[in-house]
Amino acid sequence: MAELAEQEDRNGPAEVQLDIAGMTCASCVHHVEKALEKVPGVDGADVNLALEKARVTFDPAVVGTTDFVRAVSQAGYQVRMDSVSFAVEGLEEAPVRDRAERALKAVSGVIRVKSNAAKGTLSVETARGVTERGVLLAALQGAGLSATLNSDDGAVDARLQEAHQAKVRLAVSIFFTLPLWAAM
Ligand code: 9UX
Repeated sequence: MAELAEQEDRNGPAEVQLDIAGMTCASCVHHVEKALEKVPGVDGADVNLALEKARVTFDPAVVGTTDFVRAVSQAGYQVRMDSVSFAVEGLEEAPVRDRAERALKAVSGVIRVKSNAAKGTLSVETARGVTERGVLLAALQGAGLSATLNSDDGAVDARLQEAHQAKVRLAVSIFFTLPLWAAM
């Protein structure tokens, strides 16, 4: 699924579906589409307000998910993320850390990788629905590292969810205030 979501085929266009938070009206859809289409290497963006999804077609030799996350955030919206953490053997050694971080950053949908040398853990933020944990684990193992999946970390997710809900509440309250206002 993750491999299909963002193909690493360097010879043709790729497509990725992102989870977008913060869109409350039809114009938001337009803003997000424009923001994505402005990014060099993007062929097209198709945003659905109800599903809160953006489907982006792009040239994987030129751009990737990290660029889309930045563009969406600069436009005032958020790409929903997932956070996952791994325990990696030998992570207290700098060369192991470098190797692990490089291996993970090469995986489609990976936005941020943070090592905790003292704890021997790596935390990875990925665009939601784009990268499967198994693929990340395989990337670490493929780089010759011994890694295991840690328990989930939902902190990032919760933060985004909160921001989104606050914006929806604001829009709803403005909407219900309008008739009162008109009456006055
Ligand atoms: Mo979106 Mo609509 O940021 O009035 S709420 S354009």
